[in-house]
Amino acid sequence: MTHATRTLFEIYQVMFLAQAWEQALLRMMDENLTPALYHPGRGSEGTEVAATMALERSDYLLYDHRGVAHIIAKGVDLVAMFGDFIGNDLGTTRGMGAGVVHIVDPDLGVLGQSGTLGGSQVIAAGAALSAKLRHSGQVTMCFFGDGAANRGTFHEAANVAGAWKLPIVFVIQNNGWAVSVPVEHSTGGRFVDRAIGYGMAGVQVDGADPMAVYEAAVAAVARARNGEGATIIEAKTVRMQGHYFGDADGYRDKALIAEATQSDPIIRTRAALLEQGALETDIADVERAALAEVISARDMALSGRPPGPERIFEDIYA
Ligand SMILES: Cc1ncc(C[n+]2csc(CCOP(=O)(O)OP(=O)(O)O)c2C)c(N)n1
Ligand SMILES: [Mg+2]
Repeated sequence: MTHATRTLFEIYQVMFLAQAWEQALLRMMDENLTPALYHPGRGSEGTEVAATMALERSDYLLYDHRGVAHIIAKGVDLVAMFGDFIGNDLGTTRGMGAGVVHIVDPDLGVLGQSGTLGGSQVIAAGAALSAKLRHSGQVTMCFFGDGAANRGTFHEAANVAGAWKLPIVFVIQNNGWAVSVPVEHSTGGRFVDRAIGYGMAGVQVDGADPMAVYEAAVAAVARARNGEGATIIEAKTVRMQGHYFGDADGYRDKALIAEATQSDPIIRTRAALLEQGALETDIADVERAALAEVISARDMALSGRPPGPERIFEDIYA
């Protein structure tokens, strides 16, 4: 099945929904309604939403810890996502994962992330190999940051992806920082250039330009699905807030952050839509609808119940 072409308006709708969901989550953390462990995704939405929207429902997604926009773009239920953060029976893990969250939805191909950074890279290679051996036509997309790109697991996964022409797309979100370590300190060359060494295709995109990301992802997904092999997409993004919720972010130059914030994908996309002739009233309508959807999902999720002691042996296989 070929993928329908997404419009910038549709991508904006999901980006706005994702940031509205995140704002609601952060308010819940402020109110002690959920454990406060979260890495805000403001600045990453353009990459996460646009790349994920190039996937089919049955394709695999291994998301990263930066925000949730990719998970929302893959279609995971908003109530279930809140339920996972609260740790109640409405979550995708039905209450087994609050605090360190691992949202999963096998029906949507959402295989989780890896709390140990880099673990998802090799799991993604395994998922892609399984799809290849089963001739299922599924593509695997794996997100990670500039810091995680420097783990040994990346090189293992990239090697088999190139050697075996696995149907996989590695999306490196290069936001220039791994907590307080600038990418210039951790990395010599360009991430995109690694593709050559491993026998993959490589493309570098402006992560705040969702159409550029979308077009790169559609091409990479098509290559993967046609048996032509793996791709690295290096998206330049900005981390608009601290590393985690509560991080005072004192190690970054405030002037540079303010400048980087000019690359807010949501503000840029809204302006681009208006420039292309979209009506302010139509944009405001989808924003209002997104806010209402998020609030109703939050209220519903808060009515869930924590898992009882009878479930302590669930999911234990040894
Ligand atoms: C193996 C491992 N080392 C360290 C950590 C702690 N940690 C969590 S996020 C993070 C920074 C990751 O930076 P990057 O991959 O660039 O992603 P970003 O946070 O910038 O989105 C670190 C060091 C971890 N989770 N796993
Ligand atoms: Mg980073």
